[in-house]
Amino acid sequence: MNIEQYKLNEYNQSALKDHQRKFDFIAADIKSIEAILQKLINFQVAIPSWALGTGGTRFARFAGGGEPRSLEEKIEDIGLLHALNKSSGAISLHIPWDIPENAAHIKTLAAQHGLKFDAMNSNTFQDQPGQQHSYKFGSMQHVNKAIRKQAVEHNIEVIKYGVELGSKSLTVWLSDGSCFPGQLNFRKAFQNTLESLQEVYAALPGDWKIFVEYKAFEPNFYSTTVGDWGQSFLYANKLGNKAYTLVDLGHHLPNANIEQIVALLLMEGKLGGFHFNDSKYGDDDLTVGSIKPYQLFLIFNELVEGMDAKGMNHATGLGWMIDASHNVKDPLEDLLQSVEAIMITYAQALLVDRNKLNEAQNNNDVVTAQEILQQAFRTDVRALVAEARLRSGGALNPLAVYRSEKVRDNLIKERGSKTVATGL
Ligand SMILES: [Mn+2]
Repeated sequence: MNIEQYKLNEYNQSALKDHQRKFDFIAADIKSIEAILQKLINFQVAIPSWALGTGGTRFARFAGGGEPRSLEEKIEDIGLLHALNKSSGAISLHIPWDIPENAAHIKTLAAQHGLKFDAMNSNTFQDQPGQQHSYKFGSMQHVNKAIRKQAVEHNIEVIKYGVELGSKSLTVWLSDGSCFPGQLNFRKAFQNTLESLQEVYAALPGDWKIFVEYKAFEPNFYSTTVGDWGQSFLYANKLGNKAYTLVDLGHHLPNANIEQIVALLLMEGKLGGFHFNDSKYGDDDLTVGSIKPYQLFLIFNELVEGMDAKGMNHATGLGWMIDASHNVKDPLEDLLQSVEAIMITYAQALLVDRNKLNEAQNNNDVVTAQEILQQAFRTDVRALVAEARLRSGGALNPLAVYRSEKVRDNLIKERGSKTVATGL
């Protein structure tokens, strides 16, 4: 389904007066308002093709109806999000869940919705029907060379699909590891994985990047072969200058200082991509900003500071993506909330007075340093984000339009109530 532009305009018109009052109030306090608005307009977050269906747990999955039945319908769903918020202009595909059978057609369809193809994602954490070897005991780390080879060839195939679509990066997340002490020789597992990644790296086109994603635990519960940022950083350094670490917010041990990890990876020029979500306990994959918004702000504060120190373009310097999924919300409403949380937090990080913070740090003025950060975090920037959306042709309030247009009901009418999105 499409939301007609005139409907958006009508809605925006009805909400304009209220918005203008709120925007004027905050704009009066910000010196570089136009520069900040432009950064917000430019910033785009990729939506993963697997987040459009209702998520599940290992216990159950409660489908919500109207879920996209094909890659085409997934692209339409992301197109709808992008039409509403103008900040979801990219899609990240998972292979083999979303194989583009006709790449030219898929590329054209995405372009019609103003979408680009962000990082491609490979999958060696599941066995697929007809697959020769099982990944039960790992893929790139496996003791059997034939199984490692199968994993390498799959990744090379994913790169080929990505080239056809105009993607420029491959994200490798390995579930490899062990569930019990003694199961694995850590050194050999690392070396096998490195060797496998080197073969994939050799197949990367010249203008591509490879992102090595780490995760502390799950599905393996004793060791993970790319378990933390140190291990990912080791692989990325050994692979070469096209290899980077990818940080997924949910992939750390409890209470990890993620903002410090981000700062150091940026310093080393090895932060490549980012997966947004939120969590209370582990890899909960909850809506961005729903549990620990201050932590998200502190991370964005380091991202902005570190990218500025390197002269990086905030919008294009790193791969930005949502990686979330859960079982009790309409996935599209959830994605609107997640993107909104990202934009709000990015805007707050842009408001941090860097010169004053630097001065406070140099004077060991701990109190002022905290005041500066919290001043930005406690500023209600929602009207700034809405103004950026308005200027881009999006909705002042995407969620309100989504609900008033009864998008989910329409999708259920179009697609049926028993549809199941591929890959879940
Ligand atoms: Mn992830």
